[in-house]
Amino acid sequence: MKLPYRSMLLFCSALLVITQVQAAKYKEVEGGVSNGGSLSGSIMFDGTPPPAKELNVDTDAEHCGKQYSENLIVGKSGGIKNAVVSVSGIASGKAWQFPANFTFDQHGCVFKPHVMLLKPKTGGEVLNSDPIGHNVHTISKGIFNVNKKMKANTEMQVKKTKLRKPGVIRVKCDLHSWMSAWWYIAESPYTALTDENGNFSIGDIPPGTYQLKIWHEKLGESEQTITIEAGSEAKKNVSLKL
Ligand SMILES: [Cu+2]
Repeated sequence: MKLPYRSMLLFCSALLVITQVQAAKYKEVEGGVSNGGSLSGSIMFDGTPPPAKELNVDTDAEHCGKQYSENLIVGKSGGIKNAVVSVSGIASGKAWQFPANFTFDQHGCVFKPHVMLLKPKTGGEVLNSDPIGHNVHTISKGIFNVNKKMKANTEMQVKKTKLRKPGVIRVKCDLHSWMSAWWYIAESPYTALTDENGNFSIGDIPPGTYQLKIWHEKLGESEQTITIEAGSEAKKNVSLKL
């Protein structure tokens, strides 16, 4: 009895892996999406936003100065910056119009940008523009985990084969506890990062009903159902609270 059960377990595991790999593969439709709809809106903070927290600068203070948390940035209009909005479950559609390469800097003891939205298989360079050393330490569930010291004014290349799966990568510096950033690898080009007013816009969406997913480093993940009609311009504002 033992063998068939184990075989079945192995088969199911293999199937699960195959399904996950397939789900990650997005296909660009030749000629683009002809009858797509668009979705735009704002991710808003519900309530009075707390002031940016001053962080404990306990190392290299003479160079790093005062530092404030960037884990919740709310604009004057109440919009939340750096939320990732995605229309999920679209297997094929428009071409990716994401940058081919990225530049991620360590400048003034801050990672820049704080949240970086990428398509899978994007390569780029990590810079240290500071006159002091830093440490790039990435933490992810099997995407790209690196822990590398970077001396003053140096750079490190990240090959595009390293960032091949969608998901979230946290970046920290082990020398400066306050330094924090996120790399978000999108599942499809139907993904956007909100601007300083919390606005986003996603175009050429094939008509259909989807889950609209929102990720924010501090406010977590949420989702809701949206319907996109052919040739229409849908609006959606979403409020998030602490
Ligand atoms: Cu550092």
